Amino acid sequence: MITGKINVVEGDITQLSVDSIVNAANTSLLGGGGVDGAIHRAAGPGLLAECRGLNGCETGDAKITQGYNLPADWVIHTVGPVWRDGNHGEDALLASCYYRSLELAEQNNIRSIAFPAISTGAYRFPPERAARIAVGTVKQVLEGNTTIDQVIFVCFSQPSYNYHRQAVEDTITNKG
Ligand code: AR6
Repeated sequence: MITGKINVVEGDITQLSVDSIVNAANTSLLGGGGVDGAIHRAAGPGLLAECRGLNGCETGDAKITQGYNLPADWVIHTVGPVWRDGNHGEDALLASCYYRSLELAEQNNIRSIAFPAISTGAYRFPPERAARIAVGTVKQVLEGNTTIDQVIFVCFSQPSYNYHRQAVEDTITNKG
């Protein structure tokens, strides 16, 4: 049963005491607004210094750093697609963000991971569609042979929370 491994909460991801939090970054990995800005502010300058050595990140890929002043031990930085019209590989690139983040977590023996709603802010991905992709991808990974035992979707608004709850209900709770 993977139901017990997935949680949806409304809140600020920078406050979470989990092994790892995911950052919705841009390809430079050098900070920005939204959740990226909040994570860098809370983590302190050590995070930016480490990010400078990573040489950026491709859309759909992920890279890992320490968490510095955050309660989380690790930050997994991923770059979501900018939404255009849905015909430019956006869905697959968004799924890849979740998949690669989970893969990096496994490689680092991370057991708990918290995700923001990647691409649904500045990058304008439709939030309900994004929530279904997020939950579907996490489900696939958790059903496989994985060391990850807790995935938390951290939503920054009530509608986002509702989309994720609904996606979990439709994709997991009612379908096993
Ligand atoms: N905790 C959890 N979720 C948050 C927080 C927070 N503290 N702050 C915002 N969100 P966005 P993107 C939500 O714009 O769309 C940055 O400038 C927010 O409400 O942060 O992937 C990067 O540098 C939304 O639901 O990321 C890139 O340039 C979600 O996080 C660009 O924005 C994602 O919104 C990436 O855009």
